[in-house]
Amino acid sequence: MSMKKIILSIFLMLNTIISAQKFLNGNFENATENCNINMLNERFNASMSNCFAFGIGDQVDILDANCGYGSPQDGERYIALAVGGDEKSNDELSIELDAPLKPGTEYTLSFYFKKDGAHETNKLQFGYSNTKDKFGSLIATIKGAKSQKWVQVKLVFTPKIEAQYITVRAMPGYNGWNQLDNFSFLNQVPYVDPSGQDPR
Ligand SMILES: [Ca+2]
Ligand SMILES: [Ca+2]
Repeated sequence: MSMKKIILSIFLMLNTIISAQKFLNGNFENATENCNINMLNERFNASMSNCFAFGIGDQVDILDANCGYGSPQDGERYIALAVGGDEKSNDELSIELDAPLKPGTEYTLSFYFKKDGAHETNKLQFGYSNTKDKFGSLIATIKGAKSQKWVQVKLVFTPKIEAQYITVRAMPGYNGWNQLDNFSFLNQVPYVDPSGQDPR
């Protein structure tokens, strides 16, 4: 490999690493309250930095190890989203990134979820949005957590627009509750063309 190609490869690798977006508070650690069940959106938003609850359910929870629902997957806090007893009113949340997602770039979203033994779980939808109070474009619909232990989920997607927020919502249909923690983007593997011909 020529020096020029080596330098190009290093540049592409650095560019990929530098351009990877980060969640500003995807681990839900930067908050002023602990163990607070069924918070009004206004109160949750005042407590939890860089997150914005906007669902009509109006009852997102901040949980910790002393709450009686188990330990966080990481750090000291996690959150939970529900659909209320009317089977319609759901929790929705946007989580802010440090920079907008780039259209046409592939991302792998990672997070962990689990269920409580006494509650069913709802299907969950994930999206990307350029406004904090709108769900935006759908990434995936997945089944609710089945395990009472934390399970990692990875969702691969390519946004079509610049988006500053990842969004999550519990899908209406019946009463249920999912616990969530530690949202991140997994490191993208730098593309290095073995032939040295592809300059992307
Ligand atoms: Ca956490
Ligand atoms: Ca709740």
